[in-house]
Amino acid sequence: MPQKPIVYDAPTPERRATTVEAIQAEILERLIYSVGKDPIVARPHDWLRATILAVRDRIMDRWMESSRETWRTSHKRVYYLSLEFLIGRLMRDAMSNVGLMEPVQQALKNLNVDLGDLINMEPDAALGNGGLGRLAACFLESMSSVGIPAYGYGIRYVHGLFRQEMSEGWQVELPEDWLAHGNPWEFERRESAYEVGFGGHVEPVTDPDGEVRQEWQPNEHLLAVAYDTPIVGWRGARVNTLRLWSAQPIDPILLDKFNSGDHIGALEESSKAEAITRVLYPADSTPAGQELRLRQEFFFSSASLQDIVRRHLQQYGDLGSLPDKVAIQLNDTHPAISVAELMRILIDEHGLKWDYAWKLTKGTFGYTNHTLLPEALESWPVALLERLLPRHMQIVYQINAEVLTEARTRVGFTDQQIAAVSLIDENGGRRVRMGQLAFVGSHSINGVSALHTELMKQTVFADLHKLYPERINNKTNGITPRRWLMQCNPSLTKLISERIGPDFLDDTDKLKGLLPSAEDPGFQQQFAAIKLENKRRLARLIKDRVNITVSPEALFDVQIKRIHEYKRQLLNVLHAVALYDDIRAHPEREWVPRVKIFAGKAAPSYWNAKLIIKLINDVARVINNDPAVRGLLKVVFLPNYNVSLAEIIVPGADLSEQISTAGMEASGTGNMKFMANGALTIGTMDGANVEMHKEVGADNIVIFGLSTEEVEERRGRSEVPRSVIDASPRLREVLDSIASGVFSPDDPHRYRDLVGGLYDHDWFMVARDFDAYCAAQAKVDAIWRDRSKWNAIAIRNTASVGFFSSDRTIRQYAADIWNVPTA
Ligand code: 26V
Repeated sequence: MPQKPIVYDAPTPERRATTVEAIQAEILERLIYSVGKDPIVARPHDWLRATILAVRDRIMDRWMESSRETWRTSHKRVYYLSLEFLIGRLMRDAMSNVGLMEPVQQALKNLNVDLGDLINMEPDAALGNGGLGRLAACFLESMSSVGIPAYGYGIRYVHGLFRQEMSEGWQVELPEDWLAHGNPWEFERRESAYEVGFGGHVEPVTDPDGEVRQEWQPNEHLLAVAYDTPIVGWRGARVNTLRLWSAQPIDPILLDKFNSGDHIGALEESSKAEAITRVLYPADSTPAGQELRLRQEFFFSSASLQDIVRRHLQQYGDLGSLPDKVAIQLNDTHPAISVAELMRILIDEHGLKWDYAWKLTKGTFGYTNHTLLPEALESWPVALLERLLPRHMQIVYQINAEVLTEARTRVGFTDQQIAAVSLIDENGGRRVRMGQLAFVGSHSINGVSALHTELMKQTVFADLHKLYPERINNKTNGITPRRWLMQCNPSLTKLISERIGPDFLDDTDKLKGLLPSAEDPGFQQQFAAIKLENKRRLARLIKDRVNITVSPEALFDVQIKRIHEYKRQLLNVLHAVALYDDIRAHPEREWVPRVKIFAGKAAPSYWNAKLIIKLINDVARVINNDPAVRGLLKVVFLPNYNVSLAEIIVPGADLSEQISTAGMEASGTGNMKFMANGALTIGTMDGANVEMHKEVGADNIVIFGLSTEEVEERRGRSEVPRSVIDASPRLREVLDSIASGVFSPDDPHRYRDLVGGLYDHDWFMVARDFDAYCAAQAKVDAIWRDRSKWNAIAIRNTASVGFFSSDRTIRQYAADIWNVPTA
């Protein structure tokens, strides 16, 4: 049946009233008719569901209008392809962005329900590991806020990042179940389903006009079904779509197989299909070598590209305008196979010539790199790609041949340089380098901080940069100020509004207006009172979760992020032990009371990271229970770190630990969240810390440690770390006590190898930076003692955070990479 063309002429009307009465009536209506519960027996989860449905209704008209507008105006669309979206809870975000917080709160109150309780009950959508996934979530919100027609494309994992529990101080991983109560935010779109193939072979076919085409005939097929979630921009500016794919068997009950008596076979096939979108890989540093991971990557890349091309053709009818109307951003290399998939679609399915297809492909893709860690740079065995994606492998070879020819003829590369830019790594088994593929298939490649961008040019992509010097650019990360200031810290937001007016809500650069207030004692008092309130709330949470009593008057020293050796939680624990020794050795001194707070997950297979968690807990147990410490030092590890926990910890932090080995943290975004909420940063000259230092000024941040160049130089030198340790009596004492089992009497050798690593190679410069770190911490103490100075610094941090809004980052992507207008 021919489809009737859709005419998107008129704007959608607003159909839902937002008065308290209307909302109250609808929550009840939803409870009874959608959830199917009598209000007198409704459970909190039922109220949550009913409330989300009522809120969602107030977004629908804008959502549809946003989409209609793009069809009407023919504006370019941006597609953000990411294997991770760490969006956290959605209800408060949505309500706050469309200005519904107060009426919904009142409506629920009239129904005897507390909005805060419901907010805390919503499960976190934890479809990501860490920074890369959270950045994707902040970007989606900012794209809606600055008015860019955009889609996020990813995977609807049935199980997000594992739930972390502690068993005698060890991390235990448990499955996460965010969909257990259903997900009222999502819409299943069965009509938007695509077939995705794997395996099989490639066959040359001769068209009637004599042209020979390659045709991929996969021997495995499954279905990608779309689930859409609305992403509301600030003040409801736009509502964009997060489209997550779920894998299903093409024939859900495999009736033929089942009827033929092969019941088990039918079930196996069906669960094999579903396995693809069952779990998120809980790794954020080492490529999971598993075939399943590659299947996930191709599955969501292929479904997304089919969807993008379908929509484009529906609106514009030809593929030549692809780069003018479509921008696809690859969030790291996880979707890099998209480059080959788009080429396949253009050439094999739409008959375009290679050169033309290649031009369109490069014009459409942009690639963001998020890490330089060699172990995190993805590559896949050629043999695996040949088996799973034979046609894509051919395309990769052809792309490679052209790039290498260009490198030889245009720039005269040496064999060594040729090997460096080749898409095929010939060392140790032939592998396809996904970073190289993403690079050559994109017109823009960006780093996520100024330093990281420079290092990209000097290291991983040095030779590709010589070949294509105009491609690498910097887009320093940002965070959405809606979630990370306005929603997580409403009291501070109110105080700022009273002081400088509400303009900063729409333009974070306006926060600069707070600078003159930094020296105002009255304002300092108000600022500090809010911090204290947030610390009280955090102290209650600590008591609740781990039964440790901490004083809100103490300095809250916080390190929350994935546990990784390069992030150096170990350095922080060593400082805790040093302080512990000092306090006991010098009870007569006036110590600044401190609470060291840690949270973060370790990849399940990352032994040292898990051991560091155990060490934190071992050290905590000893210090927290030693009467000689007199409560002057407490160490806390909060389990199950996630977005919602961060929203409580960040506003209650005094000190933000950003202490990675210089050159190893691509950017960091936690650092920006703390800065927004008035914490002082102790950090190395790494990632975005460098730019924070510039924005806030050297007097308002505590920087220590080796620089990137010094780290490089030390690694090159055959220096024995033992001599460094021997030269620092304090460090030796700390390491001796840990290695000899002072904190692990049940297993005295538990930390012998961990400490041994510092003596042996100290790859992460923990020993080399220890003294500088302790000196920096002493400086922090000195500032804390002068509370007025501390408060002034805290205020200056909030005032200087404007640059780190993800609205700024997204505007830069829009102008320099995507070529789309912003509001
Ligand atoms: C690699 C792999 C390899 C395969 C298994 C799953 C997996 C998952 C993630 C990664 C790469 C992680 C890269 C990452 O998260 N980078 C972080 O990106 C942040 C946003 O740009 C940045 O602020 C952090 O500094 C950077 O570590």
